[in-house]
Amino acid sequence: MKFAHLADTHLGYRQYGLIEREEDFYNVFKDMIDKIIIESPDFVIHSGDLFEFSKPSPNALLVFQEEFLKLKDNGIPVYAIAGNHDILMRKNAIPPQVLFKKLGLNLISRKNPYFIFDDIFIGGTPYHPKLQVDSLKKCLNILSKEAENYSKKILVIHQGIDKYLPWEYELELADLPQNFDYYACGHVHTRIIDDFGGGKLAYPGSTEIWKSSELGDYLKKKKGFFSVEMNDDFVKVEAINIELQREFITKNIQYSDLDNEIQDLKAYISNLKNKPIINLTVEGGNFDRGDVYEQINKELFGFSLKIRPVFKSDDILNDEKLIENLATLDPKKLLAEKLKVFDNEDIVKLAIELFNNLSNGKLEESEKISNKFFKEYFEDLDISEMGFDSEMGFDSEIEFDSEIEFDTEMEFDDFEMEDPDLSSYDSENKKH
Ligand SMILES: [Mn+2]
Repeated sequence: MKFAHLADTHLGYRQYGLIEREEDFYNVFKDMIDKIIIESPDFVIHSGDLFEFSKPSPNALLVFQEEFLKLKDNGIPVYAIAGNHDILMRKNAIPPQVLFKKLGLNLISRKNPYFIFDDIFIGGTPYHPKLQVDSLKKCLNILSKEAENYSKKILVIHQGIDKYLPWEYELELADLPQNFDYYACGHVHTRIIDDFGGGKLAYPGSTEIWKSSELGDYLKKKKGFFSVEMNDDFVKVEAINIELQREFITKNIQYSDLDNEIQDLKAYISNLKNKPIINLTVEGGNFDRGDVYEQINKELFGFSLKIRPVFKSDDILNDEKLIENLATLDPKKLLAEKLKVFDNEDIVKLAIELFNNLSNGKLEESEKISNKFFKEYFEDLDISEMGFDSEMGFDSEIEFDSEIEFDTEMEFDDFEMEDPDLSSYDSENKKH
């Protein structure tokens, strides 16, 4: 017996607001269904986040309808649960998967927590947020008992588990019942195959690069679905890769090599089937971001779908090193390091005293300290010499460092969110 396991297809997601990226997600899904039909499994399991939104666009719905009907025409049943993206977190809300029940989709829900295929138990539960973890654990216990008498048991969930998503999980590994042969998980976007209980626990991962943070895992493990073979003796999970539509190019360029690197990149891109997404970091040297941005755009704009530049000139790199070198991120040490340029202990002392007092809301004390410092350093000076303009106040001569920027890490196009998540209509801030 063989089945295909997929998850996190996020149909309808328009990354960077680009229609091409929405199409990429559709195309990879279509390729996947074609490949599944060639593999000819007994059934398909989808572990949630079928759609990007709980109210998918007609385009997203249509893509799923067509692909679902292809599977149906080939006699391949589909079992599915709703993920956090499919569910509007409101009482009695229904996920879009419901629309396909009458076409034959086997939707695992609270009302229908399991199906039986031959003698195989396929049970599960839709996504539960952390607040409902007690109810989730109850569901899992009930499913574990219901599954008892079947020869093979599959549990379908869409949750974060501490072992795989340590900063944002609902379940600890120990919360899972032990008696299933295959744990068909969704939610984590990287590809994971693990041993658990007497069986296998697997996250097939997202089918496209939904967030650029998934790039590392994609380069190592690719994307696609799992083909699972299950018989009396073993469960075997095989990763089937689906080629993505376009490349994500990540490159660090030294500013001094900028011209050459850009030409190399151009030559490389011209051989690609589709325009890539380019994550470009320009570092080293002292340069004007605006100029470099313009140069990159001028040379590469027509050759790429999206360029995401980050600029790290020497100033910024030095600040980063400074932060790295300090064992702990002590703001006072940072202040002292940063103020070394003045070569004046009193200035460091002033900054730290002000930091201490202002952090504690002691405004009067801070004012006293400032005045004292001012008196000691400037009172005896001729006011015209120290750049104190009678009308304008401080002029530019006395500014300590007009170059200090606070947005050193900002991307040039940072007014655009990295992955705009329109699902903020929903009550939850969705991350997977
Ligand atoms: Mn997801």
